[in-house]
Amino acid sequence: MHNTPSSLLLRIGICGRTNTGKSSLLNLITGQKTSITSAIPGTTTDIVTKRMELSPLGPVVFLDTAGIDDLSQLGEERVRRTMQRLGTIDIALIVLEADVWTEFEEALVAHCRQYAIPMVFVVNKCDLHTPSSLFLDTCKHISPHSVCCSTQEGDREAFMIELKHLLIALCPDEFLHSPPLLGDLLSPQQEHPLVVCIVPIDLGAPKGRLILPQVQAIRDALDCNASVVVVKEHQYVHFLSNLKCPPDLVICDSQIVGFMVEHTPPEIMCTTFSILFSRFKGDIVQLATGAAALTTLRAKDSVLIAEACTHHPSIDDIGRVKIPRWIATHCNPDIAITHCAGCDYPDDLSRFRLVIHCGACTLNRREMLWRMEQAQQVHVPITNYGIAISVLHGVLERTLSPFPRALSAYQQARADFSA
Ligand SMILES: Nc1nc2c(ncn2[C@@H]2O[C@H](COP(=O)(O)OP(=O)(O)OP(=O)(O)O)[C@@H](O)[C@H]2O)c(=O)[nH]1
Ligand SMILES: [Mg+2]
Repeated sequence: MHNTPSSLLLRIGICGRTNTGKSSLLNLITGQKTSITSAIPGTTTDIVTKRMELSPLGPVVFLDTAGIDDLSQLGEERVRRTMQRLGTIDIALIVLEADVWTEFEEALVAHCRQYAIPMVFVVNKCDLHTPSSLFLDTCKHISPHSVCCSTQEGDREAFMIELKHLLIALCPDEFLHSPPLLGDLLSPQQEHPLVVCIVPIDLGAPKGRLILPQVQAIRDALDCNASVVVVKEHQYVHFLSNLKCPPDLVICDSQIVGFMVEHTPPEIMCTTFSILFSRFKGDIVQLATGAAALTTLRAKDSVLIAEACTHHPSIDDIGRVKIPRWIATHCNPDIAITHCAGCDYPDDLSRFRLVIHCGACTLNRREMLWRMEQAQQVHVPITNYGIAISVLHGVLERTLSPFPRALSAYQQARADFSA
């Protein structure tokens, strides 16, 4: 987090009148006494910044500002500085007291509108005063995003869940930009990189085309000036043995991951399309950590297999047939499997021991991160098809080796489970 240049951090400003509880809010969010608070208005004078890792958004920075209603001579300068800094934020948390709306709130709203900064109203001190529905409706009219809280007596966990939901929804797109699909795995020193894709054309393959993750991987490799060869698994060994130089990267469909690992010399980097997507659409470290739960499944445990798109399952469907079969063979034959597809992703995941999500090629990153967050909120491990299939075939250490952070998170999680 500390290595991230500050220009790349999501900047969240906490603003409002003096004494509304801005600093107390920052302390609630960080779970620490980050900012000094007191009953005396004007406690915060200089802006307090606090960096924080806010999963699944990544590193963010909060700015606790001075109250904008400080009309003393020094106060004027503070207000000027606060307003200046508020022009640089990505999201504003405007802290209000229930049923109090003044010219200062008006000024903040006008400022946010001027700079097109999304606003969240945080109605604080609800332990002292419950906001009227008229007040809440008025707030909603200005910005649909508001949350009621008490920084003193509120439930931090519940508040953080609500806040994260709002931040994911309001966060500008560039902060959710996907990491590269595969380009960074190819060495910049290699002038003519070669990527080999092993694509089984079986009954499950759609007629007349490749599937989206394969197409995107090929396109990304071409964008990185790599040559790409696509082979069926039957041609792979012959093709590899005839190459003058080894390929820089081999990618296969997860279903044949055991075959790829068996026939690819250890010095050649190899992974699966779905593992590439676990990083591209989600958080590969969290998904790798979640996969460790597969090694601890016991009879009667419930596992959710979640698909992003609705499709008619084939007789050997990966999510409906193959993964359940591999779980029964390699984990326990008595695991209760539930499936969901499309927007049927359950709101409450707490009854599951593990969620195995598809590669999410039809979801945007925001949606996938939110699904992961829903699992994390109830402490349910989540992984994706590619990582799970590699675990079930005993080859994850190989296919995750291009991503050392994810690999060590997986190994750590396994060690934690067995401790
Ligand atoms: N009862 C109650 N008191 C609160 C709450 N939040 C903050 N306070 C109190 O309100 C006072 C002001 O809190 P601060 O967090 O210092 O407020 P601030 O907005 O940062 O104030 P300035 O820095 O002066 O602008 C303190 O006495 C807090 O203990 C709350 O949710 N409930
Ligand atoms: Mg303060």
